Amino acid sequence: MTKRGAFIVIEGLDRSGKSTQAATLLKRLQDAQSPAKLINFPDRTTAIGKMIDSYLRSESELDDRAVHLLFSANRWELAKSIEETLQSGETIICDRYAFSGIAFSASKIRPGTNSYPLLDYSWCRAPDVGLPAPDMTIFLDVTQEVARARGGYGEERYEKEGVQRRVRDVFERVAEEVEGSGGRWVLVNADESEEEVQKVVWDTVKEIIGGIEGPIEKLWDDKREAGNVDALYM
Ligand code: NYM
Ligand code: MG
Repeated sequence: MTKRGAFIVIEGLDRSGKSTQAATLLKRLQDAQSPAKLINFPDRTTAIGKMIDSYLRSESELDDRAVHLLFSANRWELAKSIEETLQSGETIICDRYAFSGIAFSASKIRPGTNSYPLLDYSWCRAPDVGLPAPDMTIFLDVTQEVARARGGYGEERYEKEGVQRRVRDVFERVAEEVEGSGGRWVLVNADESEEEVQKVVWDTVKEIIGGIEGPIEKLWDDKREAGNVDALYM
């Protein structure tokens, strides 16, 4: 049986070194003659991605639910191409995915209060159910102190310490849930040097870059009981 490519997602807070690590991983795979491709979400090049980009730069305002759905739609518009790439035997390294979608939206607070969520966790998760599921998610865990020492955040929406702290909390819940549903979530200490993190990431992915034998799973696609499905169409 021919193997398909592995779907590897890299997640983390802003300033965790995700994009650098993803690019290095791509280069190492290519150097090892292993076909691989790097993608990232949000993909700002599509029509939907351009709306997201404008929102993130605060050039436009959007309802919190509307923008959440745009982030998800941006993944759905690429879902087919992700599947085709994996089936063709190419590995995908993906810089952010649905987990960022939940973490950033579900950590939003109600205006004028100190408490969250503004959007319910399960509501945030729902639009991404059924997307191609990663074979492995590497979470680059950076502390606030190290993020600050790396020169702090940029100018985009969400790039603030308070926001990042809440996002980190939601990511913990996401991690538990991914593991609970049989997914692989690997926590990597991203406070370490770039080289050290590279080493850990490489050791972690080594086993799956040769390809995967099983089918591409669907994200959080809890099988309904047959009875429920019947009831649905009665
Ligand atoms: N982000 C990213 C979301 O709020 N929801 C999502 O679904 C995704 C994929 O976009 N601060 C946020 C997280 C980031 C911002 O991403 C831009 P990046 O990788 O920092 O360019
Ligand atoms: Mg960023």
